[in-house]
Amino acid sequence: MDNWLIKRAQLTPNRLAVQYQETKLTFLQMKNNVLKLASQLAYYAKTEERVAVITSNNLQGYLMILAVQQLGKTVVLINRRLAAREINFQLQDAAINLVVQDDDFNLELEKVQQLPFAKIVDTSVVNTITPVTDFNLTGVTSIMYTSGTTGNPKGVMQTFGNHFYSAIGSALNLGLMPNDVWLAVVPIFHISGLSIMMRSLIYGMGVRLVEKFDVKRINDILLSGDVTTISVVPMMLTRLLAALPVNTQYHPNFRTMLLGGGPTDLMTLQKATHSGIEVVQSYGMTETASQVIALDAANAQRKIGSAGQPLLPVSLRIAHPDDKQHGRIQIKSPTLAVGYLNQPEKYADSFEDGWFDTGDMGWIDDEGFLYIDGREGDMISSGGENVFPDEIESTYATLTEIAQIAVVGVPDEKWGAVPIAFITFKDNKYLSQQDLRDFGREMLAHYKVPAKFYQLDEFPRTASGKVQRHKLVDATTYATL
Ligand code: S0N
Ligand code: AMP
Ligand code: MG
Ligand code: MG
Repeated sequence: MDNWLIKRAQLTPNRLAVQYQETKLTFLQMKNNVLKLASQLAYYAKTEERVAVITSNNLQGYLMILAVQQLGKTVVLINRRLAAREINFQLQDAAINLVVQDDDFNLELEKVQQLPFAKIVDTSVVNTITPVTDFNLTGVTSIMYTSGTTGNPKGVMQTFGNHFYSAIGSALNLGLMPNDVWLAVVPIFHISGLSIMMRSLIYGMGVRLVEKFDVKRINDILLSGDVTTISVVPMMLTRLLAALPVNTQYHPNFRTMLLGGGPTDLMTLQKATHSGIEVVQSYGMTETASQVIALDAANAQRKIGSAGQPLLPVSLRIAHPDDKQHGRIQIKSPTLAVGYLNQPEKYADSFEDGWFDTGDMGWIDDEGFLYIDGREGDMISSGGENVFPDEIESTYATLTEIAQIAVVGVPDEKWGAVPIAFITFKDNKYLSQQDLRDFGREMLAHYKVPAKFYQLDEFPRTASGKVQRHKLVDATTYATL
């Protein structure tokens, strides 16, 4: 396929491509800016096959991701909230030499050159680069890391074809209007955000890029009529609703709120309905290059609580159903990533008879609508970020004072759920809440650090000696903090 950015600058040069704060760029302007940036970046990234980008949702990072793409290199997107140790793992796994980063990103990373955006923008270049002519549908253009119940995070390799079919599947469900502008407050380092950027290039659609999830500000934008669509995780919807004045409705231009990334409670969905907000529930993951299952407007009310039906390019089945037809959610789709970087066996293991096993559980009603039961294992969804107890436990288990640790999720008003920890110390050893917290904040993204640490004399166990995790939550009543 022709290079999407170049093609867009020809087809719809004067349409809005991106707005960030007061800056608005048309597709032609964005192309010129991105190509200039690509020329500057090329001065540093000569032989690199991959470049890592560390950015929050700001214009410089947005253009930088596109610049890497124009050079025909793969962009490795790093979650800005991770700890240095976590980022170092990903950079080494992806064999990264060069990291381009937000000017205010201040972690020092190992064995890589770190270039702030400002330094690249200040580089004077004599030769402009020639952008790649084609976006090869089978070529890997983005890598983002996803964690699992056990083991290290895996680099998910997404191709241009993945993004293309994802964008088409979404448009065939949500529709596409010439005046569409999609508000991106979900991070562009996650597929929730990157997929908005790719849809923009494919559709010729404007993006309103917002850096901070400031509830009042997001509500103001939705009330203004400046945007037609927004992607949110459940906690964002809950907070937007709570801050929306009574009897206030979003602007009629605003037509779709795409909700995904984690479980939503029915009450929030009903509240949204009462506020006249058209919420489109969806289900997807990094490996599926965003939503693969979604509700449609016509069924949003009738099937409230369902994640919807498979999008046109997607096939869905429930494998290994129990007698109530609940089983494993499996997918076939041209949006399925082509692999985990360096771990082909691990990716192959995720397939059963050619179907990708998502690791999530659910059931399909007699009209073909999917309902999600949850994920196997103990994953916690905190504000749309996945948190895996095993990772937190193994990090803390390296402390010599700790005999045993178990982490579970508990409901949280602000984040939906947060991890809490239960600890037994070795004889005569002790660490304070502060020590434990400080250690976690050094080693882990802050959202993974247990909100509380409960000290136990003993763990509740089965007769065979296995820790009874479900009994731990009750232990908050008698354990000491
Ligand atoms: C909710 C967000 C925006 C909160 O961030 P905020 O308010 O900007 O916080 P900060 O200023 O950065 O930090 C303030 C303090 O809060 C802590 N903190 C931040 N985030 C969390 C969190 N999630 N849980 C707990 N604590 C958090 C910080 O650590 C800080 O504290 P201190 O100072 O102590 O460090 C942010 O969390 C966010 O962006 N969440 C959403 C992430 C997301 O997009 N997840 C989805 C991933 N899944 C997918 O992409 C697949 C599904 C998908 O594609 C999709 C999803 C949704 C909608 C559409 C789609 C689609 O299919 O297109
Ligand atoms: P990620 O690994 O960040 O790509 O997140 C994908 C995971 O988020 C999925 O495997 C699910 O466990 C969860 N998820 C996404 N959408 C939904 C949804 N609608 N309901 C429940 N869980 C969801
Ligand atoms: Mg995952
Ligand atoms: Mg921040």
